[in-house]
Amino acid sequence: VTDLDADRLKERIAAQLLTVRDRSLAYTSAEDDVLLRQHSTLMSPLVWDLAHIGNYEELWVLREAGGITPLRPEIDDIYDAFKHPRKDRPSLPILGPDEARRYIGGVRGRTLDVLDALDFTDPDPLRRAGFVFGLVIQHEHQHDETMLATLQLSGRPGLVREGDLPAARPGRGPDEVLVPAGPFQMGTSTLPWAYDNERPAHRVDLPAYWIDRLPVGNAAYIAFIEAGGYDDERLWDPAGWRWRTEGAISAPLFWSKEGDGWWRTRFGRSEPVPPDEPVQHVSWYEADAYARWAGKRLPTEAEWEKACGWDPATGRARRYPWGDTEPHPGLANLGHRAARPAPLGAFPGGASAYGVEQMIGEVWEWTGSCFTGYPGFRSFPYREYSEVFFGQDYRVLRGGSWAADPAAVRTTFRNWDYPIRRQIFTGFRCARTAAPGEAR
Ligand code: AVJ
Ligand code: FE
Repeated sequence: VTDLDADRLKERIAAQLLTVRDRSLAYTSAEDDVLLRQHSTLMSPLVWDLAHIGNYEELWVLREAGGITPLRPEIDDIYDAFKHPRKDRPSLPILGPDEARRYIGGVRGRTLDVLDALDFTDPDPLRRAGFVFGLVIQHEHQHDETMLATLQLSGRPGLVREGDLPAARPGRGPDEVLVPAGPFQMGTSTLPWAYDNERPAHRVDLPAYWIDRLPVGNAAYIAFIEAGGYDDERLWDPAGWRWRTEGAISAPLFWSKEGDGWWRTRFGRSEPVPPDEPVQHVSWYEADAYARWAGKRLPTEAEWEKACGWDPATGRARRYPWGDTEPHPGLANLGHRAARPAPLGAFPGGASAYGVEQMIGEVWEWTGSCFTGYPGFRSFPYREYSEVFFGQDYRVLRGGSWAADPAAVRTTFRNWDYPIRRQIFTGFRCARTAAPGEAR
């Protein structure tokens, strides 16, 4: 890394820090009461997320990477996500909005000093290639997305952005794409800001399968509802059937039937469900039941990643479906440019090597897989980021939603949640194993 490269990298990191902070402050610009209230027991008060972002930055950038004496060690406990489940956070002595903003601003000033002094070739794995800055930038964006989900649950208006989205082009390709049998590289050992759970790169050999070219859209999902999908026990995982019965679940979250049409609320607005948009706010159980109804199944995580990132012509893994160039508005719907998924087929230029579209942006896509460590997994920099969630409890989500930032999406990025969750911006696409005769 030459001095010039180092300066450019630092400028880029500083710009990303600024972008994400603007975003956090925009989502917490409401009146104190809105920030202090718990809008749903599934979520933290918004002001908890805000100070937690700063506390995390203090822990990792200032104390661990920068060797700086703790600024406010007495609040560490309050912002430790593992000590206090979300539902209990309103009863904590959390910082008020002004104090939280002052605290995170004070941390940020020192973060920029640590950045200034950074040597990208430092052998310390936290400092090397600026990993710790990637850690806090992605962490803050993930909490921003969580805050957006909280704001959606609150019904508060003002977050709908009328960013330009390209038009729907649903019919311009086949419904399903065949991914021939063969090995691919899953995960990464080289992307400098990848999380521990994306490492190491390893070879996975898959039989041939078909995967939907596009996410499942609202019109198709409505067909499932109207065909009685929610009332047909045979379509449901037993735990999902219990969930749907106990909760009287009969449509995606935020949907309602008015007369003979479906409506939804989106950031305080009521509007007809657009038929050509990917369905969102469905749980894993709903996605799983739909897939069975359609005669398919959810893709495994490996199937999802191969269809997204593998380039069979070069035998290399791509960083994004379309290649290694950074996301831009013509390729994917990211970064809350509009407050919704783009219509089906909107980004033909963002297709993967296999021709699968809209894998990055739009909605987090449920996969059939539980969240586990790859062969050779090593926890870094702390067990509570990934490792403690490994097992049968969580399902993997891939791709990133319209609310995800380009800094926190790539073909290898893994997200996870409980199979009953649907307040996050979740959808799915289906897959099926190819019959022997189909796999040319
Ligand atoms: C990866 C989105 C499941 O929000 O629980 C935030 C990210 N980790 N703070 C979460 C995370 C620590 C995590 N998810
Ligand atoms: Fe966190």
